[in-house]
Amino acid sequence: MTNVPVETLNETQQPVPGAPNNWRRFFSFSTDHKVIGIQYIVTSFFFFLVGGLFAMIMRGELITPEADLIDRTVYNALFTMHGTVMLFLWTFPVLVGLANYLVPLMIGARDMAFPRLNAAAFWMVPVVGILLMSSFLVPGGPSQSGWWAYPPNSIQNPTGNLINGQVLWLLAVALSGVSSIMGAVNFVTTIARMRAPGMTLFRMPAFVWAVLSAQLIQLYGLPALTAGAVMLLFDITVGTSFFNPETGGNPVLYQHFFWFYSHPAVYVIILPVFGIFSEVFPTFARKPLFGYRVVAVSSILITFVSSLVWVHHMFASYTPGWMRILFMVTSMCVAVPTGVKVFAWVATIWGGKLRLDTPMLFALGGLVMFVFSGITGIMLASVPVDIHVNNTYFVVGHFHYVIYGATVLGVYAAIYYWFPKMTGKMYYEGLGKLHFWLTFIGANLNFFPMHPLGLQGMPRRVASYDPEFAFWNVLASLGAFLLGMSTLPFILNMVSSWIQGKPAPANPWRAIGLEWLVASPPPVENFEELPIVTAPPYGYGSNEPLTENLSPSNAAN
Ligand code: HEM
Ligand SMILES: [Cu+2]
Repeated sequence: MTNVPVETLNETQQPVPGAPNNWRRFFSFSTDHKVIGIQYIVTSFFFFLVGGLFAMIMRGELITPEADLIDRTVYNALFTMHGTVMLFLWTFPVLVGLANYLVPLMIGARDMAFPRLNAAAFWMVPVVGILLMSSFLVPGGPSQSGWWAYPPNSIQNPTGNLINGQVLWLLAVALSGVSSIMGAVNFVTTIARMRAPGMTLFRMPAFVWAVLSAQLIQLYGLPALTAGAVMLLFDITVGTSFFNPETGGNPVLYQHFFWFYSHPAVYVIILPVFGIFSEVFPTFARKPLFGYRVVAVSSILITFVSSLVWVHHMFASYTPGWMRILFMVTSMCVAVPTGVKVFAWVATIWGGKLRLDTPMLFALGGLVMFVFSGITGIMLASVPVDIHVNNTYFVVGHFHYVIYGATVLGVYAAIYYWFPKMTGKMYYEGLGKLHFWLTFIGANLNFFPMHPLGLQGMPRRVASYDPEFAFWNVLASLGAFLLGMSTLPFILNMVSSWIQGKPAPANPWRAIGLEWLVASPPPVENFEELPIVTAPPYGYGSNEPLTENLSPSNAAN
């Protein structure tokens, strides 16, 4: 393993004059995709802390078997808000933010196809946040029916008020759906129409393929979720009976609406993370992405296959036997294109000259946790196992490995990797590594114990439990507090390096890709002259230049 210190790299690449460095623009209605990208990332990180705070209170409650810290209704409200905030206000927006920042640069475009639509979609996110948070102020408090909002639970309205936590929740989710559909239209159009000359489909970085695939899911799936939320809203407010069993509605129908989107939604989350892995591994192993075309096409395959598996969330909801078998088989099929990617990354790293800088550590840690979640995922796709562990902590353990292990770690990898590009400053490597180890140890300590707990039968969504479950719960809570603390070096690192970090060169990692050919931070219009692309991505070790007209600033290798 060789560590090439940043100081030995070309330092002459200073931000070009005219590069935007006025912080006030981050608080304004900007149509620059780079500003909007950072607005998304910073806003969603704020909500990550809010969702994390709820998680800390829950784990504080669960450190002892008794319900002694908060009462049960508060616990119910907290897991509902935690899940909702983490998904709709952190994971989706942070990944959209990264994609917003990177996709136009990576395909050689000056901006997104519809810059105003882009800004409008972003500004809905804080509104969604305000709607959700305001539910703490209405009588009865926030929704308590979990982020699934299954009827008949969600239809109950003990306070009798028209404006209640559940109604605010549904409005927030519907608005978030509208915002994401607007974003999806924009991404798909941008990738289809705005590529630089020579940027053929098979010259697009794997990250762009991943974003395209994820956003196609948004287009076909979100209308179902949004329609389901609006129909439920009607059931509650004006007394229609789509889902209300008391008036002849069908609650299981809601589950179909919900999971038809919410299963594929996990790929909206994980595909961009796969894309991040596919960028980070080649750079830090100094090798081309193994099987690039197969990795690219497997993203699109996942988009299709994942639309055929939603009933695996409903194995225990009166699903007939033949349907269970059908959806068990389709669910397992998703493992094929996913496994192909994992093999490709391992082959990329294999025998490479690994540089273990912070982005690489996070990507490796994320990959390890993802592989673990893949194994428990196959277990859950098997009907007999699922019937046994349905609604236990096993499920909670599985999805936190995906959503914390792979996704949060992958997002951190991306933030460190592109931080020099976005801010024109280098972050502090020591703090980055400290952050990694606290996160990796904390996440495993927090989420591994949930698997034995689930197998032993501890139900999820409970504020108290049988004392026989105490041991693993104490470990999980300690892990959670470690995770909470792990964000401190991160915040410190980001804030202090942005303000006073060392100036970053255009290409600190000697990476290959159009975004590394422009200054850090990139000028307003990204490229003075649009690049003419002449080669596929990931040409590590080859002398073929990526473009005909832009000289690689310092990618001499
Ligand atoms: C410090 C990190 C975290 C801790 C300690 C934590 C802990 C918890 C706990 C205790 C629950 C309740 C389980 C139950 O009663 O069923 C939960 C549920 C959940 N968490 Fe997390 N979590 C963390 C991070 C995340 C992240 C990053 C995400 C998503 C990006 C996430 C998504 C969810 C979801 C969707 C639920 C289900 C909520 C529901 O049942 O409606 N969590 N988490
Ligand atoms: Cu699923």
